[in-house]
Amino acid sequence: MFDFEIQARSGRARTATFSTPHGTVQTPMFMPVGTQGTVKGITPAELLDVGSQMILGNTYHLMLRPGPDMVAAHGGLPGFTAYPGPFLTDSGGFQVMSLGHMRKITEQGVTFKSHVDGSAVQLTPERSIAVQEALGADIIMAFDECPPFPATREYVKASQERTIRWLERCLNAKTRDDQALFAIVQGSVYEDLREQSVQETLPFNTPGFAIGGLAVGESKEEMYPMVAFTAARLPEGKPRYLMGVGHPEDLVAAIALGVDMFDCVYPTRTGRFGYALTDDGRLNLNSSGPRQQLIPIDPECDCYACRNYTRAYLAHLTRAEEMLSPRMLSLHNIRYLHRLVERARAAIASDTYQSWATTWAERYFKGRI
Ligand code: PRF
Ligand code: ZN
Repeated sequence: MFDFEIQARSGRARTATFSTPHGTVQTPMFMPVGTQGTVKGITPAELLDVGSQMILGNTYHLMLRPGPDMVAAHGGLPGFTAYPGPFLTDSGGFQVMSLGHMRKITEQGVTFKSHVDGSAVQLTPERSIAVQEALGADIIMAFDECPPFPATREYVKASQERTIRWLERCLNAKTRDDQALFAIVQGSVYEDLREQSVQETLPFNTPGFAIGGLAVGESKEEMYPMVAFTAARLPEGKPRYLMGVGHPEDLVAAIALGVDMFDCVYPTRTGRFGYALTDDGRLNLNSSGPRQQLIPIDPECDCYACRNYTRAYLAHLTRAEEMLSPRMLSLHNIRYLHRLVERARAAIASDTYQSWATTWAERYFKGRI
């Protein structure tokens, strides 16, 4: 279990299989986000149809509502959500910082005010692991702190050293052996702190490593070198997961740097706002152009929306605020990112990743439809 087998390499990019108790996945891989135990508006059958391999769930949200016991009463996330494949749960710290009110960080953990009922809640490494064991995902994440951007060197150093101590507590609290716990490297945009975080994280020898603390407001010129620096220092033979990324161009760039896993709300959120991802850039269904266009969003896409509907119809649904619009645009956008990583895997397998990526990026940035 949790075997990571590299099939092919192209430069620093690699394609591999990763086995979990709920199935074997192929990397590079994109995970849609199912924060509240649902990828907003999309059924499990539709997720399987568009090629989703693993779904992300959130400790923070599910702990507050409906509570870990209710999920456990269904046998964990697969039973609760009726999605039969592998899950990964995030540990909660990042969501507390981005959504919680009145948070206070101490050595013990994070105290915050619940966004559901206003009560005071404490989340510690031990509690995060207990909740993640009840949720039953195949991959669980260490309880970390993602510092805000920008943050001072002093703050980031103290924070990441605490994250290492929390990692040790997570590993001590863990009781199930059918879940893989991934460590998270922090360090914000400070190269020497990234180095320190990697060197202190590696000895724990976890079955996978995440790159955290990025895509939180810094520029791409700041983010990509940090991804390159961190990925190059992580073990070859284990999966590398870039948390909360992202946009199509970020996936293409980070795969070249040796990243294997991604998650982001982007495809579903931008779909709810009326945007569709294509190789020519992002199509705005609220703009006037698509209203007259009797072609699919993307003629090369095989999703339900592209097989059945014109841009004119989807633009009409979007303008009329019909709920089929956010559903179809989310479905298409998830399929777009899955097709993007499928094409990346094929390019790695034929050792043509760099030229494929360059050709893809030229069209994506020129298009701007
Ligand atoms: N830590 C955790 N989850 C995350 C992040 C992190 O640093 C990020 C940063 N982009 C997204 N999600 N635990
Ligand atoms: Zn489509």
